[in-house]
Amino acid sequence: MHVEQRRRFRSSPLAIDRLIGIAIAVALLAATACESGPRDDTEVWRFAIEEIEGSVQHAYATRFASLIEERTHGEVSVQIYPYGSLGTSSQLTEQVQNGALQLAFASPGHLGSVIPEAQIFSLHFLLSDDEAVNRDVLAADAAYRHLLEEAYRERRLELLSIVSEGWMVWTANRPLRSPEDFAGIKMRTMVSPLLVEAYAAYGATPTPMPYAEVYGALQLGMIDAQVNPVFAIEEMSFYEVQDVLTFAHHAPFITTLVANPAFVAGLDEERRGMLDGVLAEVSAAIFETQQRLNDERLETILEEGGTEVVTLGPKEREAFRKRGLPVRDTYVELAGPRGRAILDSLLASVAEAESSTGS
Ligand code: 6CS
Repeated sequence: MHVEQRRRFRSSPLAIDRLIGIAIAVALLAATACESGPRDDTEVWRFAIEEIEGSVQHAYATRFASLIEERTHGEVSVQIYPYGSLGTSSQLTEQVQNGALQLAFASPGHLGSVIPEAQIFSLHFLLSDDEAVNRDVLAADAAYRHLLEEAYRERRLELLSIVSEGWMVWTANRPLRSPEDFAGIKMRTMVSPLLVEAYAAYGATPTPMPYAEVYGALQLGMIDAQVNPVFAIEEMSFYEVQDVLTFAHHAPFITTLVANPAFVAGLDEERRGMLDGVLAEVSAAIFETQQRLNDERLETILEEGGTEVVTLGPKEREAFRKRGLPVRDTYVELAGPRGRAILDSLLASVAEAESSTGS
């Protein structure tokens, strides 16, 4: 299945058209599956992920499904839809909003036009360069979290969890050691407007596009570079058409788990408590899973040969950090006063967590 999915994504830069085309058929199949499930009274929770099988989101969803099924003694069955089954990330978000899906991952990198405030996670050099600090900050019951929950709810999405999938890494056919190295680079980004600003600030030509189109676009030279965590660079085969991985530790890849608000509101107290317990457990465990997957996949890439790895030092990172500072003002312009409050709260949470761990 894993290999077949890779082939599907490699085969055509226009794969997304096919994805859209089959979306309705699959949705109908899902409805049929509900009717013909193992037990007539089994409740089905449809959970779509933005990544293929074997990914971090897939690890999260499978663990989530097995705990929910175990703790409801089979009364609930969680049906997982890997990327490619139901459409692009933006389409999955719409399907949660309209109730066709109960749950989905909605990465802020694709959410910017829907929830401008969520683009906080598209800013560079905002979180710590210590991954453990970021894990604690993302799990904390901080003001920024409540403000984000409010912003999501206003757009008909319940924010359930904020998850780091590991450091974003730049891939290109040359090292990207300074903002000057981005000159003339057509950089694929996810579709949030702030990401365009972030890479334009380095002098690149940002090119937003859905995930499924990236491999083909790299292969055909429509783009020169892209950015993703290592596990994704491996499983989507991007490293096969790129020569260099540059680690700037500019930002982790953050995703959010969202639910349909009516679905959550319809859970009784016991089920809601059970769901919260499962979310806390899976969200805590995914940190080590993403580290393991990212480490193992880097090994795989290096074993295959032909890929150079460049890790930026403090001075090189500082040049990027400075160049990106004005993008924080753009975030506030796009996200308004609530965005300003989210930015201030997140910065304070990071500073507090860093000082308590001595990072
Ligand atoms: O680059 C993207 O579009 C995607 N990257 C990851 C690692 N997950 C989902 C997202 O859509």
